[in-house]
Amino acid sequence: MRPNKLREIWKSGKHANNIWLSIGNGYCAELIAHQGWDSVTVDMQHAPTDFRDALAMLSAISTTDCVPLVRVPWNAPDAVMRVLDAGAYGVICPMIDTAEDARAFVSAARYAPQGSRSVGPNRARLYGGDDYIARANQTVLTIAQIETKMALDNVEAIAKTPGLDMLFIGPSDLGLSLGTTDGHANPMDRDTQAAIDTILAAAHAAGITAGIFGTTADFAKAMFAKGFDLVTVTTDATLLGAGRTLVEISAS
Ligand code: 3PY
Ligand code: MG
Repeated sequence: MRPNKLREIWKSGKHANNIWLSIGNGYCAELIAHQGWDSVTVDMQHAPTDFRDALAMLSAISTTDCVPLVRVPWNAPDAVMRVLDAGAYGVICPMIDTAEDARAFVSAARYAPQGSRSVGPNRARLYGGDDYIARANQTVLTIAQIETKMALDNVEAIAKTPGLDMLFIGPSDLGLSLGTTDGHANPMDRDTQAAIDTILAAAHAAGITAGIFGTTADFAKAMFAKGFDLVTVTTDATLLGAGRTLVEISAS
């Protein structure tokens, strides 16, 4: 089976970068994947990306060695199984609040005996290889988003979930839930940072990786410096938004 490059990067002691795809288009995904990122995330929670869009994006990304992750809309087993069958090499699940949520998520992503994933890896076998079913449990990544006060309160139990690979912080929801920000994507205030530190420490204490979303280079640098294993540096829409600066400097 095609190895998961993210696992190899972490095994060699390095961190990995990620970019978020929120435009929902195959050509855009291909352009971004060719830029040299370690991994990309196809967002199906907040982006206007339906399953057919995601499939086209995954095909486009696989013209490169960029690792394709997909964020599903919610913790629903059918959503998790479908994106894995379409060739996602990792699933990010939003709003994991309890160890029970985490167990249900991991079960949907793992074949028996570890979980309850149903067999039908149509495009996944093309992307991963003929031995996909035998090796998928050790290869694809299960990534739980920690982004509420309840999740923070339960973070140590969530981190110990068997088969879970990463705690991934959603800073906007986390700050809003804690009442420390108004939903800021790159929060540097003391209280949100303290929560971020707690989640990072819980992941590493449990022997799993830690990731975080952000949209600016400065935030990403600060998060890599803390020791995060995966940082979403920016999004396709943010990159496109840079056009605004060009208008400003060239305005008559
Ligand atoms: C958040 O910041 O809440 C996220 O889910 C990142 O996309
Ligand atoms: Mg969120």
